[in-house]
Amino acid sequence: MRTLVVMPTYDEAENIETVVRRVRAARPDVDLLVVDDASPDGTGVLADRLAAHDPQVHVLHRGRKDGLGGAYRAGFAWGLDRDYEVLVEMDADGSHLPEQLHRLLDAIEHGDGADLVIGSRWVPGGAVANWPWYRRAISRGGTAYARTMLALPVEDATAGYRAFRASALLQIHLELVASQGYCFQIDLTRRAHAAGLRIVEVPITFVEREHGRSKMSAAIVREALWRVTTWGVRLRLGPARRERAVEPRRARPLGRI
Ligand SMILES: Nc1nc2c(ncn2[C@@H]2O[C@H](COP(=O)(O)OP(=O)(O)OP(=O)(O)O)[C@@H](O)[C@H]2O)c(=O)[nH]1
Ligand SMILES: [Mg+2]
Repeated sequence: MRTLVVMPTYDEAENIETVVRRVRAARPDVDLLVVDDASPDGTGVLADRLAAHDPQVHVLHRGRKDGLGGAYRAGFAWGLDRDYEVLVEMDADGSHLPEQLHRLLDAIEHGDGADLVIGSRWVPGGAVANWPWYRRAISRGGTAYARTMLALPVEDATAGYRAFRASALLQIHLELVASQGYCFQIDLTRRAHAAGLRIVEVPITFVEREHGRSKMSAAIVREALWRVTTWGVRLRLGPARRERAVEPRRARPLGRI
């Protein structure tokens, strides 16, 4: 299946070349789109240089830092316009091992064929490497809260290593997703679940970044808490409101994301 890895970057100059090389080596059949938000450290320039030497590497430049959610919406729209059948989310900081990409793609291409595959840290066989106890606690606590509030049938609701069938992205009305930070991941999970899509988790090893700085912030955690709580309350207020919590009243064309 025609597959595109979408990789958002902000100040990943120390990582971008290595990770692109690893993706290309691990899965030479897969194309890659770097979505860079005018990184001050020149990540976009490095990405352009890689793209100039490899027709399977592309770069989408955005004018300013506008969050992970916005970068993925733009990258997915780019891939859907070009008829990719599978779209993958992968961080540029080395946390998502390109060498494990085949696990996600196999779950879409073989067996019963998932609509959404989540590379999960918290299923048997999954792991995190080099995380201090408080990062584990935030991740596990965040997933537990989202699972309970939104009745999600997944062990790792905030995971950012994922593969979507293009048809699944079209079904979950990506153009209406407003979440910006890592809450974007929870938002897509709840929409996929509400749409009755087949979600499969495969174990992955998440490795803490070695170079560069994390963009995780208190604002990102606050956004996730606020949105998950609001969705959870709406879910409990009854079927009519539940529909409204996930279903758009009016769809806009993807081009206007
Ligand atoms: N284009 C774009 N990319 C972003 C933005 N914020 C983060 N990223 C990228 O998204 C990916 C994940 O961001 P990280 O900073 O690693 O955040 P995280 O993985 O949630 O946090 P850590 O686990 O601490 O690394 C990385 O490839 C970042 O460069 C943004 O505003 N725009
Ligand atoms: Mg990271």
